Amino acid sequence: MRISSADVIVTAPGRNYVTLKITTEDGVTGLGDATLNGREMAVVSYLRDHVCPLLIGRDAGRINDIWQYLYRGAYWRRGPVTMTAIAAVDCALWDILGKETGKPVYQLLGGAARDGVMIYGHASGGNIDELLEDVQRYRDAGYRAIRVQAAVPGLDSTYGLHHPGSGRTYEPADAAMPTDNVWDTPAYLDFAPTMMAAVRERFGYDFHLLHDVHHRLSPLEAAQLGKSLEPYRMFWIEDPTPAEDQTAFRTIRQHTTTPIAVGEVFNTIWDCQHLITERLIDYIRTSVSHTGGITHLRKVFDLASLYGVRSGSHGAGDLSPVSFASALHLDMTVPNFGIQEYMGHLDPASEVFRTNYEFRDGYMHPGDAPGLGIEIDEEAAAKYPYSPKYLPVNRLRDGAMHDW
Ligand code: EZ4
Ligand code: CO
Repeated sequence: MRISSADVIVTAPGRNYVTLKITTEDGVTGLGDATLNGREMAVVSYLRDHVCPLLIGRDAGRINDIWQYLYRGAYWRRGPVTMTAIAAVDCALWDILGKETGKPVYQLLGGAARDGVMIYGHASGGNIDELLEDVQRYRDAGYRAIRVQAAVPGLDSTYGLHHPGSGRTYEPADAAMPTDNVWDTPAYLDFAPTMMAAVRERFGYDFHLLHDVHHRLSPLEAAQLGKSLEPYRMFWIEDPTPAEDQTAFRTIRQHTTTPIAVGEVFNTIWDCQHLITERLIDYIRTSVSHTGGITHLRKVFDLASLYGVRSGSHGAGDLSPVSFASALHLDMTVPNFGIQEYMGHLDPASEVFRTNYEFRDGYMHPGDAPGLGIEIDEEAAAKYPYSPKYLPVNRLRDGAMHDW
């Protein structure tokens, strides 16, 4: 089955998404998500100008060879743009293999290791009362795991909150130029344990409680946070420090038993090699669409399994339904699966992307349609044109740039 075309579809049903569609000579199509939030057109160019032309005429079944060809063959390695583009190709080829053989991708990966994929939802609030109402909503919907975020008192904005009262999914890429946020670490460190105490006091301990720190602390501050949250038995704290410094996690580890999850900005196994082999983290959160696809993420999870580190893949709304479906197929098969993030997608996305995954009783199932079980409606996609949208940037009170 030779590849006859590779096309990039850019659409913005609720937010910008980039999708790669590979077609074979027999007319079988496969989809891969190529969305890189706030840098979408860089991946579009990388694919259209430098990857798609290389795919034409290749055997679509040689997934491993094509992966190596695009990774080693580029000479320039790693990086979010490159690895998102490779991921899109990889997922699209798995989709094609599934459709050709009539099997869902999770079967091709060796079959299910579990009945369903535990997901966590995102509860948030402008204050603790609003947060508690939102947690109730997720409890009522049957979620077994909930991430909680609330506005830090005294700050005009806090990451991770969906628009109050609108019922909309959280969407941080909110403006044509990056919004300026202001951050105050002491205010946050004071507030975080109060928030967790309120949640556990109201709802008890029979569900998993998660929290995202979003790269904002120093190692010692993160250690303090972890310690202060120990009584609330967190499932994890996520991205406590900017994670390009892998050795920073040793400090956090030495001081707290609160589990640590990292990886949404990583794009290869090399970014987490020491975190995993030195057992500095508990969950690796790399995503299928930013880490070279199913083929590469499977290697990351296999390495992690040797060191007792579990998976916890990123699943924000800026990863398209194609990415989420790909993640679910892999999640079904990895022995060391931990949890899968699920933020959901804004309403118009369901007009463009037809999905097969199903939520039941706290678990998501990818469905048994051949391939990834996902289709794109290109006519609907054309109704939602791209416009530039950026994530916010973050400054300290003195105006200095900080990590967002
Ligand atoms: O800010 O996906 O855990 N989820 C997150 C996300 C990220 C966005 C960045 O594009 O931290 O909301
Ligand atoms: Co995060």
